[in-house]
Amino acid sequence: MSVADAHVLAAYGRQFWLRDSTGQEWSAVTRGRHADVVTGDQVAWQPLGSGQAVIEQVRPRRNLLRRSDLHRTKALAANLDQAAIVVSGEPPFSEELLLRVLIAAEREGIACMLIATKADLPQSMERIDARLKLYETLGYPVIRVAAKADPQGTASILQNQLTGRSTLLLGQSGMGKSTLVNLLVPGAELRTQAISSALQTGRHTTTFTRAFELPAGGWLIDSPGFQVFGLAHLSVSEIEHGLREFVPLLGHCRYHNCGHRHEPHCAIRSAVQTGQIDSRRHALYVQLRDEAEAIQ
Ligand SMILES: Nc1nc2c(ncn2[C@@H]2O[C@H](COP(=O)(O)OP(=O)(O)OP(=O)(O)O)[C@@H](O)[C@H]2O)c(=O)[nH]1
Ligand SMILES: [Mg+2]
Ligand SMILES: [Zn+2]
Repeated sequence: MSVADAHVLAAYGRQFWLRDSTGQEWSAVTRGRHADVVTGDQVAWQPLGSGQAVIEQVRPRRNLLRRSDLHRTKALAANLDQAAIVVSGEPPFSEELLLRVLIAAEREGIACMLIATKADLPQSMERIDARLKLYETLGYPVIRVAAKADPQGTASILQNQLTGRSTLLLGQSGMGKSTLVNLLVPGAELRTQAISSALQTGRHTTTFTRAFELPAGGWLIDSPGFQVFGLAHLSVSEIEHGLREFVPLLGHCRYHNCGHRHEPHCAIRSAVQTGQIDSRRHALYVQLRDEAEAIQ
Protein backbone atom coordinates (compact mmCIF):
# COMPACT_ATOMS: atom_id res chain seq x y z
CA MET A 1 0.00 0.00 0.00
CA SER A 2 1.37 3.42 -0.82
CA VAL A 3 0.83 6.43 1.46
CA ALA A 4 0.93 10.11 0.55
CA ASP A 5 4.23 11.95 1.06
CA ALA A 6 5.10 13.32 4.50
CA HIS A 7 6.77 16.58 5.51
CA VAL A 8 9.99 16.46 7.54
CA LEU A 9 9.49 18.67 10.61
CA ALA A 10 12.77 17.98 12.37
CA ALA A 11 16.09 16.30 11.80
CA TYR A 12 18.41 15.26 14.58
CA GLY A 13 21.37 13.14 13.59
CA ARG A 14 19.84 10.09 11.97
CA GLN A 15 16.43 10.59 13.50
CA PHE A 16 13.59 12.53 11.98
CA TRP A 17 10.17 13.81 12.87
CA LEU A 18 7.48 13.62 10.19
CA ARG A 19 4.01 14.97 9.69
CA ASP A 20 1.85 12.92 7.34
CA SER A 21 -0.91 14.22 5.08
CA THR A 22 -3.54 13.62 7.78
CA GLY A 23 -1.59 15.70 10.33
CA GLN A 24 -0.36 12.75 12.36
CA GLU A 25 3.28 12.94 13.48
CA TRP A 26 5.83 10.15 13.48
CA SER A 27 9.33 9.53 14.72
CA ALA A 28 11.26 8.22 11.73
CA VAL A 29 14.51 6.71 10.62
CA THR A 30 15.85 6.22 7.13
CA ARG A 31 16.21 2.87 5.47
CA GLY A 32 19.77 1.55 5.54
CA ARG A 33 22.56 4.01 6.16
CA HIS A 34 21.22 6.66 3.82
CA ALA A 35 20.64 9.73 6.01
CA ASP A 36 20.44 12.57 3.53
CA VAL A 37 17.15 13.92 4.85
CA VAL A 38 16.67 17.45 6.08
CA THR A 39 13.99 19.63 7.66
CA GLY A 40 11.62 20.87 4.97
CA ASP A 41 11.94 17.77 2.81
CA GLN A 42 8.99 15.95 1.32
CA VAL A 43 9.51 12.23 1.64
CA ALA A 44 7.99 8.92 0.63
CA TRP A 45 7.61 6.83 3.77
CA GLN A 46 5.95 3.84 5.41
CA PRO A 47 4.57 3.39 8.91
CA LEU A 48 6.27 0.74 11.02
CA GLY A 49 3.64 0.82 13.75
CA SER A 50 3.55 2.37 17.24
CA GLY A 51 4.29 5.88 15.97
CA GLN A 52 7.48 4.79 14.21
CA ALA A 53 8.05 5.28 10.52
CA VAL A 54 10.70 4.70 7.91
CA ILE A 55 11.68 7.18 5.20
CA GLU A 56 11.96 5.53 1.81
CA GLN A 57 12.90 8.38 -0.47
CA VAL A 58 13.46 12.14 -0.52
CA ARG A 59 11.49 14.00 -3.20
CA PRO A 60 13.37 16.47 -5.45
CA ARG A 61 14.10 19.76 -3.66
CA ARG A 62 13.54 23.33 -4.82
CA ASN A 63 16.62 24.37 -2.89
CA LEU A 64 18.85 23.21 -0.07
CA LEU A 65 20.67 25.64 2.18
CA ARG A 66 23.93 24.25 3.46
CA ARG A 67 27.28 25.08 4.95
CA SER A 68 30.46 23.10 4.62
CA ASP A 69 34.07 22.74 5.55
CA LEU A 70 36.69 20.67 3.74
CA HIS A 71 35.48 17.44 5.25
CA ARG A 72 31.77 17.67 5.48
CA THR A 73 28.67 19.44 4.28
CA LYS A 74 25.87 20.21 6.68
CA ALA A 75 22.43 20.58 5.16
CA LEU A 76 20.33 23.07 7.11
CA ALA A 77 16.89 23.02 5.50
CA ALA A 78 15.23 22.42 2.13
CA ASN A 79 12.39 23.88 0.05
CA LEU A 80 12.63 27.37 1.52
CA ASP A 81 10.86 30.50 0.32
CA GLN A 82 13.16 32.69 2.36
CA ALA A 83 15.79 32.82 5.06
CA ALA A 84 15.59 35.30 7.93
CA ILE A 85 18.89 35.99 9.61
CA VAL A 86 18.30 37.03 13.19
CA VAL A 87 20.76 39.62 14.48
CA SER A 88 21.04 41.80 17.54
CA GLY A 89 23.39 44.28 19.13
CA GLU A 90 23.41 42.37 22.41
CA PRO A 91 25.60 40.40 21.96
CA PRO A 92 26.80 42.15 18.77
CA PHE A 93 26.31 39.98 15.72
CA SER A 94 29.18 38.97 13.46
CA GLU A 95 29.05 40.60 10.08
CA GLU A 96 31.34 37.93 8.71
CA LEU A 97 28.87 35.19 9.62
CA LEU A 98 26.04 37.26 8.17
CA LEU A 99 27.87 37.65 4.88
CA ARG A 100 28.59 33.93 4.72
CA VAL A 101 24.90 33.11 5.14
CA LEU A 102 23.89 35.67 2.52
CA ILE A 103 26.36 34.21 0.03
CA ALA A 104 25.22 30.63 0.66
CA ALA A 105 21.56 31.63 0.26
CA GLU A 106 22.24 33.61 -2.91
CA ARG A 107 23.81 30.51 -4.44
CA GLU A 108 20.56 28.62 -3.81
CA GLY A 109 18.34 31.48 -4.99
CA ILE A 110 16.84 31.85 -1.52
CA ALA A 111 15.66 35.38 -0.66
CA CYS A 112 17.04 36.79 2.59
CA MET A 113 15.88 39.30 5.15
CA LEU A 114 17.35 40.44 8.43
CA ILE A 115 15.41 40.47 11.67
CA ALA A 116 17.06 42.74 14.23
CA THR A 117 15.79 41.89 17.71
CA LYS A 118 16.18 43.19 21.25
CA ALA A 119 15.30 46.76 20.33
CA ASP A 120 14.27 47.13 23.98
CA LEU A 121 17.84 46.76 25.29
CA PRO A 122 19.68 50.07 25.69
CA GLN A 123 22.17 50.67 22.87
CA SER A 124 21.38 47.32 21.25
CA MET A 125 20.01 48.94 18.09
CA GLU A 126 22.24 52.03 18.16
CA ARG A 127 25.26 49.78 18.10
CA ILE A 128 24.24 48.08 14.88
CA ASP A 129 22.01 50.65 13.22
CA ALA A 130 24.56 52.00 10.74
CA ARG A 131 25.37 48.49 9.59
CA LEU A 132 21.68 47.59 9.28
CA LYS A 133 21.15 50.66 7.11
CA LEU A 134 23.88 49.45 4.80
CA TYR A 135 22.07 46.15 4.33
CA GLU A 136 18.84 48.01 3.61
CA THR A 137 20.68 50.02 0.97
CA LEU A 138 21.81 46.73 -0.55
CA GLY A 139 18.16 45.71 -0.84
CA TYR A 140 17.77 43.32 2.06
CA PRO A 141 14.61 43.95 4.06
CA VAL A 142 15.53 44.72 7.68
CA ILE A 143 12.84 44.26 10.29
CA ARG A 144 13.47 45.78 13.69
CA VAL A 145 11.57 44.21 16.56
CA ALA A 146 11.48 44.00 20.33
CA ALA A 147 10.14 40.54 21.05
CA LYS A 148 10.22 40.98 24.82
CA ALA A 149 9.07 44.58 25.24
CA ASP A 150 6.48 44.62 22.45
CA PRO A 151 5.38 41.07 21.72
CA GLN A 152 2.17 42.09 19.95
CA GLY A 153 3.80 44.63 17.68
CA THR A 154 6.57 42.17 16.92
CA ALA A 155 4.11 39.41 16.07
CA SER A 156 2.08 41.58 13.72
CA ILE A 157 5.11 42.93 11.85
CA LEU A 158 6.52 39.45 11.42
CA GLN A 159 3.23 37.86 10.43
CA ASN A 160 3.18 40.13 7.38
CA GLN A 161 6.53 38.78 6.30
CA LEU A 162 6.10 35.14 7.22
CA THR A 163 2.52 34.08 6.58
CA GLY A 164 2.09 31.56 3.79
CA ARG A 165 5.81 31.07 3.29
CA SER A 166 8.43 28.65 4.45
CA THR A 167 11.05 30.64 6.36
CA LEU A 168 14.25 29.44 7.99
CA LEU A 169 15.38 31.47 11.00
CA LEU A 170 19.10 31.32 11.42
CA GLY A 171 21.88 33.15 13.18
CA GLN A 172 24.33 33.00 16.03
CA SER A 173 23.39 31.51 19.37
CA GLY A 174 21.53 33.82 21.73
CA MET A 175 20.31 36.25 19.09
CA GLY A 176 16.66 35.45 19.86
CA LYS A 177 15.44 33.01 17.18
CA SER A 178 13.53 30.67 19.48
CA THR A 179 12.01 33.63 21.31
CA LEU A 180 10.47 34.73 18.00
CA VAL A 181 9.19 31.21 17.28
CA ASN A 182 7.59 31.00 20.71
CA LEU A 183 5.92 34.32 20.11
CA LEU A 184 4.50 33.40 16.72
CA VAL A 185 3.61 29.76 17.25
CA PRO A 186 1.40 29.05 20.25
CA GLY A 187 2.64 25.94 22.03
CA ALA A 188 5.98 25.88 20.21
CA GLU A 189 7.90 25.49 23.45
CA LEU A 190 5.84 22.50 24.48
CA ARG A 191 6.14 20.98 21.03
CA THR A 192 9.90 21.44 21.18
CA GLN A 193 10.08 19.74 24.54
CA ALA A 194 8.02 16.81 23.28
CA ILE A 195 10.28 16.30 20.29
CA SER A 196 13.38 16.84 22.46
CA SER A 197 12.39 14.14 24.89
CA ALA A 198 11.42 11.76 22.07
CA LEU A 199 14.77 12.37 20.40
CA GLN A 200 16.59 12.62 23.74
CA THR A 201 18.27 15.96 23.21
CA GLY A 202 18.82 18.89 25.53
CA ARG A 203 16.21 21.61 25.97
CA HIS A 204 17.70 25.05 26.43
CA THR A 205 19.70 26.30 23.54
CA THR A 206 18.28 24.97 20.28
CA THR A 207 19.97 21.71 19.29
CA PHE A 208 18.23 20.73 16.08
CA THR A 209 16.38 22.28 13.20
CA ARG A 210 12.61 22.04 13.40
CA ALA A 211 9.67 23.40 11.47
CA PHE A 212 6.51 24.84 13.03
CA GLU A 213 3.32 25.52 11.16
CA LEU A 214 2.24 29.14 11.53
CA PRO A 215 -1.35 29.65 12.68
CA ALA A 216 -2.23 31.63 9.53
CA GLY A 217 -0.32 29.26 7.23
CA GLY A 218 3.29 28.74 6.27
CA TRP A 219 6.24 27.23 8.07
CA LEU A 220 8.68 28.81 10.49
CA ILE A 221 11.86 26.82 10.97
CA ASP A 222 14.00 27.29 14.05
CA SER A 223 17.64 26.23 13.92
CA PRO A 224 20.59 25.95 16.30
CA GLY A 225 22.88 28.94 16.53
CA PHE A 226 26.22 28.57 14.75
CA GLN A 227 29.70 29.97 15.30
CA VAL A 228 31.14 28.97 11.96
CA PHE A 229 29.59 28.90 8.52
CA GLY A 230 31.94 27.36 5.97
CA LEU A 231 31.55 27.94 2.24
CA ALA A 232 33.82 25.15 1.00
CA HIS A 233 31.11 24.02 -1.43
CA LEU A 234 31.18 27.34 -3.30
CA SER A 235 33.44 28.47 -6.13
CA VAL A 236 35.26 31.80 -6.15
CA SER A 237 32.74 33.03 -8.72
CA GLU A 238 29.80 32.04 -6.53
CA ILE A 239 31.37 33.95 -3.64
CA GLU A 240 31.84 37.06 -5.82
CA HIS A 241 28.25 36.89 -7.00
CA GLY A 242 27.05 36.57 -3.41
CA LEU A 243 27.98 40.21 -2.76
CA ARG A 244 25.18 41.80 -4.72
CA GLU A 245 26.80 45.24 -4.98
CA PHE A 246 29.72 43.57 -6.78
CA VAL A 247 27.58 42.00 -9.48
CA PRO A 248 27.05 45.02 -11.79
CA LEU A 249 30.81 45.67 -11.74
CA LEU A 250 32.01 42.14 -12.43
CA GLY A 251 33.58 41.95 -15.87
CA HIS A 252 34.61 45.61 -15.76
CA CYS A 253 38.09 45.08 -14.31
CA ARG A 254 41.14 45.19 -16.58
CA TYR A 255 41.99 41.54 -15.97
CA HIS A 256 39.27 39.01 -16.62
CA ASN A 257 40.51 36.91 -13.69
CA CYS A 258 40.82 39.92 -11.37
CA GLY A 259 40.67 38.95 -7.70
CA HIS A 260 39.71 42.51 -6.69
CA ARG A 261 42.53 42.58 -4.15
CA HIS A 262 45.63 44.39 -5.38
CA GLU A 263 45.17 44.30 -9.14
CA PRO A 264 45.43 47.61 -11.04
CA HIS A 265 42.34 49.02 -12.76
CA CYS A 266 39.96 46.99 -10.65
CA ALA A 267 36.35 48.19 -10.88
CA ILE A 268 35.52 46.81 -7.45
CA ARG A 269 38.46 48.47 -5.70
CA SER A 270 37.71 51.76 -7.42
CA ALA A 271 34.18 51.54 -6.07
CA VAL A 272 35.57 50.90 -2.58
CA GLN A 273 37.78 53.98 -2.94
CA THR A 274 34.85 56.20 -3.91
CA GLY A 275 32.75 54.79 -1.08
CA GLN A 276 30.26 53.18 -3.44
CA ILE A 277 31.18 49.77 -2.01
CA ASP A 278 31.50 49.41 1.75
CA SER A 279 35.14 48.78 2.70
CA ARG A 280 34.30 46.32 5.45
CA ARG A 281 32.30 44.14 3.07
CA HIS A 282 35.21 44.28 0.64
CA ALA A 283 37.66 43.23 3.37
CA LEU A 284 35.42 40.30 4.29
CA TYR A 285 35.18 39.35 0.65
CA VAL A 286 38.99 39.25 0.38
CA GLN A 287 39.11 37.00 3.42
CA LEU A 288 36.53 34.60 1.93
CA ARG A 289 38.24 34.59 -1.44
CA ASP A 290 41.61 33.78 0.15
CA GLU A 291 39.95 30.96 2.01
CA ALA A 292 38.28 29.59 -1.15
CA GLU A 293 41.48 29.76 -3.18
CA ALA A 294 43.43 27.96 -0.47
CA ILE A 295 41.24 24.88 -0.80
CA GLN A 296 40.51 24.85 -4.54
N1 LIG B 1 15.76 41.89 26.20
C1 LIG B 1 15.47 41.04 25.25
N2 LIG B 1 15.93 39.79 25.35
C2 LIG B 1 15.63 38.91 24.37
C3 LIG B 1 14.85 39.28 23.24
N3 LIG B 1 14.72 38.21 22.45
C4 LIG B 1 15.40 37.20 23.06
N4 LIG B 1 15.94 37.62 24.22
C5 LIG B 1 16.74 36.81 25.18
O1 LIG B 1 17.92 36.36 24.54
C6 LIG B 1 18.29 35.05 24.99
C7 LIG B 1 18.46 34.12 23.84
O2 LIG B 1 17.22 33.94 23.19
P1 LIG B 1 16.87 32.66 22.31
O3 LIG B 1 15.58 32.96 21.64
O4 LIG B 1 16.97 31.40 23.09
O5 LIG B 1 18.08 32.71 21.28
P2 LIG B 1 18.37 31.71 20.06
O6 LIG B 1 18.77 32.57 18.92
O7 LIG B 1 17.24 30.79 19.85
O8 LIG B 1 19.66 30.91 20.60
P3 LIG B 1 20.15 29.41 20.17
O9 LIG B 1 19.00 28.49 20.28
O10 LIG B 1 21.26 29.12 21.15
O11 LIG B 1 20.67 29.54 18.76
C8 LIG B 1 17.19 34.63 25.95
O12 LIG B 1 17.62 34.86 27.26
C9 LIG B 1 16.03 35.54 25.57
O13 LIG B 1 15.17 35.76 26.66
C10 LIG B 1 14.38 40.64 23.17
O14 LIG B 1 13.70 41.08 22.23
N5 LIG B 1 14.73 41.45 24.20
MG1 LIG C 1 17.11 28.75 19.86
ZN1 LIG D 1 38.68 43.57 -9.90
